[in-house]
Order: sequence, then C-alpha cells, then structure tokens
Amino acid sequence: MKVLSIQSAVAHGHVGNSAAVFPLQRIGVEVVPVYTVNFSNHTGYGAWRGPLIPPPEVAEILLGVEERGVFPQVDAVLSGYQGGAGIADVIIDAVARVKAANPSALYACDPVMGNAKSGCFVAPEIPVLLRDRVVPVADIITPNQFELGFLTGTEPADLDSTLASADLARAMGPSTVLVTSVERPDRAEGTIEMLVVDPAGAWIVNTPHLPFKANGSGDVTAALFTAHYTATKDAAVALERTASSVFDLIDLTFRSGERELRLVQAQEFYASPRMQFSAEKV
Ligand code: PXL
Repeated sequence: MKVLSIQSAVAHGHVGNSAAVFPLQRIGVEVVPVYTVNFSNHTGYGAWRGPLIPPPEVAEILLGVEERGVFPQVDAVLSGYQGGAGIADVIIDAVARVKAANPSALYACDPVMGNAKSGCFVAPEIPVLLRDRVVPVADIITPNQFELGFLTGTEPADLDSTLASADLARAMGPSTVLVTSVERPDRAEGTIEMLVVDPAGAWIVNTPHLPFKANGSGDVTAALFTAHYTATKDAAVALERTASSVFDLIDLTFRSGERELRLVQAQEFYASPRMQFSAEKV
C-alpha cells in the first residue's frame, strides 16, 4: 500500500507527518510524505521557528512526484492540519490528479480545527474552507466530536445526536466518518469513545480516558485508520486496530512522563495491535 501524506514536519516531537509517517511505515505502508511546514516543534509550545512552505512550493513537490509516475500507485491521500488557507487548493488539486491516475484511490481528510476543551486553534478561515471545499471531496473524514459539530452545524452530544451528525457529514460527500473524542454523557466513567459510520453500518469502541493530551495523537489516529480502512474496507476492524494502537501509544507516553508522544518506543503496538478493545455495532 502507498499513502501520499501532505502534512507538517517538526524537528522535535511528533505531529503531522512527523507523527504519521513512522507508524504507517511500521505497519508496512510505503509513505510519500509531502511537507506543508518545516517547524522546530509543534505550535502547542506557544513558540516555534521555521517556515510555512508556500503553497506553490508544495505544489511543485507534488508535480515532481507525479512526473515520476507515482500517482497511479497511490492507494490513499491523507491530509491534516492546515497552517494557512492556501494549502487547501493544492491538496484538492493533488487529490483530483491522484484519482484521475487511480480511480480507486481514497482521500482521507482530518479536518483539524480544535477541540471541545481549547476551542478553535487554527486560523479563522480554515474551518469554513474545510467545510465548504475540502470535506466534500473526501472519502474518509476523521473529525473529533467538536469538529463534527462545526462541519454539520449541529451540537452532537449523545449517541443518537452524534450518529445523526455523522450522517449529515456523510451527506456532504465522505462515505466514511470516524468521530474521535466522543464524550457521550452515558458512557462508562473514565472512558472515551470513537465511532465510525460507513455504508455497512456504525460501530463504537470504548477505551480508558487517560488524564492527559499529547499533540499528534489525532494525527496517528487518522493515519492508522486510513491505512487499515484502505487495506480492509472493514470499518469495525480498522476501528479496533486503530483504537488498540493509539491507546497503547498514549498509555506508554503518559507513563513515561514525557510531553511528546513515545512514537518510536510504541512501535510494536502498531505492528501487532493487542486488540484489547472490541467495536460494538450501534
Ligand atoms: O497535530 C496537528 C499539528 C500539525 N502541525 C503542526 C502543529 C499541530 C498541532 O499542534 O503544531 C505544526
């Protein structure tokens, strides 16, 4: 499998492609990383150095990759956090050209905007751009519950309203919607959930909620789900594998006391997920 992943690079720590590439490689995926920023570290530190790659330069890299004959081999395109408004058109254009070269290729968009705790942490024009231009051309989206609410103009809270919002999101274009950080009021105490809806149905998985948040865990989630779904076309299996790997990654990181994901140390959890959580059909 080959994934064209258009995301950030950071020197220190793990977000964007610096979070997504290694777990994908460790499960045997050939990754073609194209970088949208080249930062010293993620923006969660409040200070960082390094450039946003101007969108025309990102487009140049993609053109060179296309000229090498790679696009017909791409099984999935993956995009995440967008540092500026100009990158969306470059991504949309690359997706169209990959799909022209390989009609069965999937586009997975992680519509990164923010979360329930912090609110929106991207530039104010990004959420509208994602909703109106990017999400409609995606096959898979991986919003958290907060982002799902913005995309659909709803306030998903319990299971029924989250499923209804996911159906509204599917009516916008994507056939598969993975909702992360689902916090329905009647879940078991100290847990958090992920829910997937695709043409075959809907499934939910419940995992312990660790009392800390590591930047990049959403990027790993989107990457692993995209690869497992592209490989199996089985949403429940992809959900279970992703939840297993990401839980163990976050658990290992939490127990280490480190701020950055223990992305490398957790490698066996991607290669051989323990499958300690099962998805329940809803
Ligand atoms: O995790 C998304 C992400 C991507 N790229 C950069 C970031 C972040 C989140 O902090 O700072 C540069």
